[in-house]
Amino acid sequence: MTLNPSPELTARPGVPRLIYRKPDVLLDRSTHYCPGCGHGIVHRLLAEVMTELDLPAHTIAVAPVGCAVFAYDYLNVDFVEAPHGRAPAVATGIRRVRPEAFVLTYQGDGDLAAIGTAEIVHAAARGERITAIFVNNGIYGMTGGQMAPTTLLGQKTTSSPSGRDAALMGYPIRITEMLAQLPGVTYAARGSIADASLIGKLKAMIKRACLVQMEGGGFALVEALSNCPVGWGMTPQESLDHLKGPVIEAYPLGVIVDRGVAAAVAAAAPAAVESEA
Ligand SMILES: Cc1ncc(C[n+]2csc(CCOP(=O)(O)OP(=O)(O)O)c2C)c(N)n1
Ligand code: SF4
Ligand SMILES: [Mg+2]
Repeated sequence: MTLNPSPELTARPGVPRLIYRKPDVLLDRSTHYCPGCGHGIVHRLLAEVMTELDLPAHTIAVAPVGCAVFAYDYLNVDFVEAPHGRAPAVATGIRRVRPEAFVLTYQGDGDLAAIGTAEIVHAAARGERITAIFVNNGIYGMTGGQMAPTTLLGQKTTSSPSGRDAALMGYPIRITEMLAQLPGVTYAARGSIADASLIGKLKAMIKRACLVQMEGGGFALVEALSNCPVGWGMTPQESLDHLKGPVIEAYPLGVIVDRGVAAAVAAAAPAAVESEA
């Protein structure tokens, strides 16, 4: 079979060859994110995946508090803003009234793993058919760099200036592993924006989490280990090096559970009733 490539992608003498174009769903806006922040990379991956799966027109996304509160300014899909960790509860409502919609949540670690712990746990336990994107940068970035449940032991933040001490402040929570134990969770994975190769793997995880929902599976969660150069008191490069070192060591990357869509569909089906003789 002869492939017929797009004329724009075809090399012509003297004409620059287009090898990549940003998806239209990613709007032309100046970013409010700090230089080197990982949120923009996750937005871009979402835009690429949604475009590849033809989702933008069917999507209702839910934005968090935190630095990603303005996600709706960058992604050209319908959005609802759900402050204070309630994105999974709002997404549940959307799912119930709009069963045909593609429902997406986007939350940071303060929003998902601290302020809204109850909502994420129970949405996962119910096996809500939503795709949850969880950007873990180990800190409350927006509000000035306070400690989050995900902050590493020893990490200095504005509310743990001497470093996180387990005796005083408890241990970091691997919330994706916790949620993955719940049978309602069809897919749970952790990737990272730490380098180009990992960004490609993270994109594959996001795509899988979207496909799970499209194919009728249950709750699908992707944790994106990210950086907060400002909150961490590092340059962007130092923050990426830190991410690739101690952060990934504390939060191992990979698919934590993939129960398969068929199991979720079977579990959701009403029990067969034997007809009376
Ligand atoms: C119940 C409640 N407590 C505290 C706040 C203040 N607040 C707004 S955003 C935020 C931190 C968000 O951090 P995170 O979700 O990790 O997002 P990041 O900015 O790091 O991406 C906090 C504490 C709030 N809005 N509501
Ligand atoms: S404070 Fe941190 S998370 Fe927020 S935009 Fe800046 S670098 Fe990103
Ligand atoms: Mg954070």
